[in-house]
Amino acid sequence: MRIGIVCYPTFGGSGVVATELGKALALKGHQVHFITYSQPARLDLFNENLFYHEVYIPSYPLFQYPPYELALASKMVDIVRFEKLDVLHVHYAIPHASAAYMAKQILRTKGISIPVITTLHGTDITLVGKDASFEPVVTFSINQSDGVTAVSDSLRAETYDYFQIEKDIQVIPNFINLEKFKRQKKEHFRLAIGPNNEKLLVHTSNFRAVKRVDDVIRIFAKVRQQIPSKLLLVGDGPDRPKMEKLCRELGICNDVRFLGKLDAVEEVLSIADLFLMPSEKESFGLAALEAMACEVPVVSSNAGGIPELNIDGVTGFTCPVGAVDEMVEKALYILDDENLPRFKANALQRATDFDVDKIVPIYEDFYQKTINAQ
Ligand code: GMT
Repeated sequence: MRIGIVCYPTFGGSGVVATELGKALALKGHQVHFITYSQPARLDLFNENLFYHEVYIPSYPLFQYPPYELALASKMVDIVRFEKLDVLHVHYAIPHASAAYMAKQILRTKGISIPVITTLHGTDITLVGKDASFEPVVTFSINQSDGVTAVSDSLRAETYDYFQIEKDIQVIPNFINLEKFKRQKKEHFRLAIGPNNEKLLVHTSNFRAVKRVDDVIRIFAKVRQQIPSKLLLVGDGPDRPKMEKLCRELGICNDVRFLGKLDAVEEVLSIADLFLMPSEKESFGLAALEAMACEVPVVSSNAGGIPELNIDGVTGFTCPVGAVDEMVEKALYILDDENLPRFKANALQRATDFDVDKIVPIYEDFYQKTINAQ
């Protein structure tokens, strides 16, 4: 197939999933065209089947807000025509699904029919999409998509709850490349961070309020009172200065490392004993899956789709949002040397359910079914 993929090119989960999907499809012989405003962060593969088309937005003094959606729609029209695409797969509803709708209508006037598939990732529904500023457009463009997928049962249910959706939404969970995300021997790295055999706790996120990074820090501060441990924080975002301040207030700066955005997060996960994800909302929790693939158990909230991934009492524990003391108790239980090996093994076992080789064929079938229905 000739597939167009539209996504956010950043480190965010939806962009990562879209990019990894495109790479996997290209390796299977499909021709994949990324259409976005900059090179996707993880598009690190050179393959004859992979193409990247940049959306250029001309500047003009009148444009207080550059009309990205229009430039994107025009680029989609151009690429679908020139590259003779079979399907357009847009990740994240806003504004990709509505831009795809416009592109589809324009192409129709030129006698070209292109099926559009929209994948819902989470915040496009649970946070931003529900806002009255976007809701009518989100509802419309989901209903106008030829195929709709969501990354968890929870997100599917929430989409039906909050929007007037007439379309069937198929759940296709996120996936992981187990060749890349696997526990690597990084003993020297572990010794450098925790020379006295401290337990290593890790959190990865975009440091937005929804991630509750303050809970991560408070959990760690209490775990640290019980057992020697260190906290590694990967990623960056608006809450980072507040979190640095909180570490100072709690007097734990020496045991917390802010590592910023990393390309090879699997190297940090390879030395971790526990992953913390206390999010307020989380449609799937890709960062937790990456940890699990590296044999790291997870203490998380029970928000959204997380319990579909992190099996309570097996791969870690899920607790109510904000239940810091309960998360501390569960973290200490897992970090006990009697329990840790079991949780690590279970985390890896669960991650294999989301192996890229199992999930990508589901997308291929979905593309084919959607194309055939045209
Ligand atoms: O979590 C974020 O803030 C980033 C966001 C995104 O759109 O990139 O992530 C969402 O999509 C990921 C990939 O499907 C999911 O793993 C995340 O759970 C989801 N985030 C939320 O629902 C908050």
